[in-house]
Amino acid sequence: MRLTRSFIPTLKETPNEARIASHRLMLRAGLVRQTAAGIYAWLPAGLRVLRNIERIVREEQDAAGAQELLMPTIQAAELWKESGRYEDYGEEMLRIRDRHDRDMLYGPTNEEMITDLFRQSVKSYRELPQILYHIQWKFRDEVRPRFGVMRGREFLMKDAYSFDLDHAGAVQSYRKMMLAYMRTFQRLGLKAIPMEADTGPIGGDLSHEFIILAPTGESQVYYDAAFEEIDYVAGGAGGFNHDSAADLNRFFIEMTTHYAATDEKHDLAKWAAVADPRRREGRGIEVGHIFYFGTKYTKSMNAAVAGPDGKPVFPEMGSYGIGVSRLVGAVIEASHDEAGIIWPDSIAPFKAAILNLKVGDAACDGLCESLYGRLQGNALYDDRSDRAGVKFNDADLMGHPWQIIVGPRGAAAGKVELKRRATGERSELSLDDALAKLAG
Ligand code: 5CA
Repeated sequence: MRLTRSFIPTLKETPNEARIASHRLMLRAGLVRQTAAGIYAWLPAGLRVLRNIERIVREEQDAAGAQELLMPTIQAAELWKESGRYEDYGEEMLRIRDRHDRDMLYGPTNEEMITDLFRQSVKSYRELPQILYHIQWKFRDEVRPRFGVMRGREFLMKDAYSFDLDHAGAVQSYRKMMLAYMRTFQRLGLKAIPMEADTGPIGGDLSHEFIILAPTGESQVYYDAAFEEIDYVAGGAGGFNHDSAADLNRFFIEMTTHYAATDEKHDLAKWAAVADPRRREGRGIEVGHIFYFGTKYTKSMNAAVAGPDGKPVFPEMGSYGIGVSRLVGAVIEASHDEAGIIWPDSIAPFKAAILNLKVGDAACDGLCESLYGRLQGNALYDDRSDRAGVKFNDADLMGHPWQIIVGPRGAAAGKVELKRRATGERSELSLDDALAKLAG
């Protein structure tokens, strides 16, 4: 994209309403704009990040054997009356009435709807297990929407739902999803730690939240550094395979033996047993949450299947959420400096910015055009006639992993300067070498 033709409205000033780094930087870098309290429009650069996160989330869900579908945002109240949650959910639920006076709602989550879809079609234990997911907008009328997309009212969630014949199967699905989560967060450049959690309005008796450290987190958390040393993505021996029960077992033991707890569940005696240099503590942001709740919905909504002996069985369920839009803010909280965002390569809106320091200079223009063509949509070309300082500041603010700086002296010799945003490291290279380094 050429910056002169793009809709990336960066701001020099820090907007007053933004109290945390990610919110400030998302507004300043032109990623989002608020359209109503807790409701945001995603501008082109922000949408590219959101889509990149979605892609990684989707790849890992698919790899774990979950199947994607897409349920609507608007739901009929009847389903929620069946499960008993219509009254329980309270003021967080946005209730709507249609022209025929039917009670509808904007979905805050989808346990009821997926259970309804399941019971319409699945009649036999032979069709189990199933894990279904979608990536869809949710609405929760939070009392205090704040911190930008981190606690919005409308937000994008990946929510998956598992159906198994029995408890053992459900535990297997739970572990599979947990592994998919650790892989997802690692690929997003985050160190997320699973911590035992309360189940709240979703229900059930087994639950983990996935928390990353950031100074602006909403709760105090404590964990053993052992979690940070595990490579969840690596294959081969020592790696974890979703389809191996032994691997899932070994993985779950790893996840539950090292110490990790939020404030509410913190155990001073156990914490004291963690060696001092291995202790990590700080504020935490919840980026995902998984639940096992057995037959809570299949029973209340009468979603039985025929079991192996022909008798009806209520499948055991779990649900698994990732805050896709919250992750954009969470990644920025975990990865920024005073100058701006530092995007991990995996989700950056553009891999590189091309900074033309002298627009109108034939050598600079020629080199930049050639780079821009060869980077095929992965670069943002700063072709504005602004001062170099303005371009450097904007590129640092927007956080592209690489900056390719093209000045008249270097360009005359066929050279560009390549800067790595994360380290500040710079090198002077030929165009081909710069592109090779970017590709590597
Ligand atoms: N049905 C379950 C799992 S599918 C569920 O709704 N879980 S949840 O309530 O914990 O939400 C899942 C994830 O959505 C959270 O971990 C969080 O990352 C994200 N999330 C929840 N509320 C908000 C919000 N108001 N703004 C942004 N993200 C949110």
